[in-house]
Amino acid sequence: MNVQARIARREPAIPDTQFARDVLAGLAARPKRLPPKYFYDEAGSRLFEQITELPEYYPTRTELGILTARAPEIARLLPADTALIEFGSGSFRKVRILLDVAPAIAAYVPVDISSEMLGEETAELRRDYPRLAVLPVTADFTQPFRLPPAVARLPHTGFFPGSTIGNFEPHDASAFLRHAGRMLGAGSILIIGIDLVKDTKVLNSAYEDAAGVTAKFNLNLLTRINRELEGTFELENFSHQAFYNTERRRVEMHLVSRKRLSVTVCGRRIDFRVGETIHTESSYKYTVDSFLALARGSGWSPLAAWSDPQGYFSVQALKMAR
Ligand code: AVJ
Repeated sequence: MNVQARIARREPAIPDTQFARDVLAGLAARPKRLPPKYFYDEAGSRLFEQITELPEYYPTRTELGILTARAPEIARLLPADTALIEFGSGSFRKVRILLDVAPAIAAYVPVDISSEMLGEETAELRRDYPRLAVLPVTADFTQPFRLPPAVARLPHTGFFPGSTIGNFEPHDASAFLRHAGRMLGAGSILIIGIDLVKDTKVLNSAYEDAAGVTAKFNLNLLTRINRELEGTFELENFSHQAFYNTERRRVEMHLVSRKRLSVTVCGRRIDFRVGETIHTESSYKYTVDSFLALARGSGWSPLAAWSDPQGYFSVQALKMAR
């Protein structure tokens, strides 16, 4: 629609943000979907931290266990004076395990979409590691971004824990690994956390916790749309749903409309049928082999891999060809 027609219909212009464009496109699509990266506003980042403490949510604690046990081995793989670049740094909890044993790390570049969290965590890390150069970058790491010039001459190491790569569709996961390889450079190392395929009951309860924290995390996306995009979602009309899709090897999260209703977002009307869902997240699970096939196909070679005794999670070290 052109500008005149829009003014005539008193339809407000779409705010010029990626969030507004992505939300309107996702809610206009069939089936409806929203990108999971928008979970992480300030409230969402806090809720995710609560999820990591839940008894049912095994990934964080399992990965922390692997990193703690293997940190010295990981540290030995890193080149001297490396800049460690973390994609989606969140609470900085995992990098501290590496920093404690890896004097080779000269600079740390946390990249995160949540600027509030990034600022707070950077201040604390600088206090705790006064000799480390901490150079935060507020960015959506799924899009190209610039590394701080101060690390241009240092060898780069990538750090991508948390199985965040599971949020990408397989094709996007491969594109991300390629893009990371180009950005980190030839000969660089990537330390990446992968959540492994496992018993469906374990997966379902990790995303459908008894305390309802994951439900709050999922619904917070609607609160954010209400606040930032003049949305009119009534949260009581939507329920959280999560299940493991065996064929596609992914946990899917949805928000299900409890009744037939309409909402507006940025002045646009969106209709829901009873039981219609918004697909808000996919969390892909890999086997060690399926992940290595993806990594090899994206230019990376396996260097080392570590797992927990139950085989729930894998931390992989990859190397980019020279
Ligand atoms: C941050 C993407 C790894 O998929 O397990 C946790 C996000 N969603 N509970 C995951 C999440 C619901 C999490 N990642």
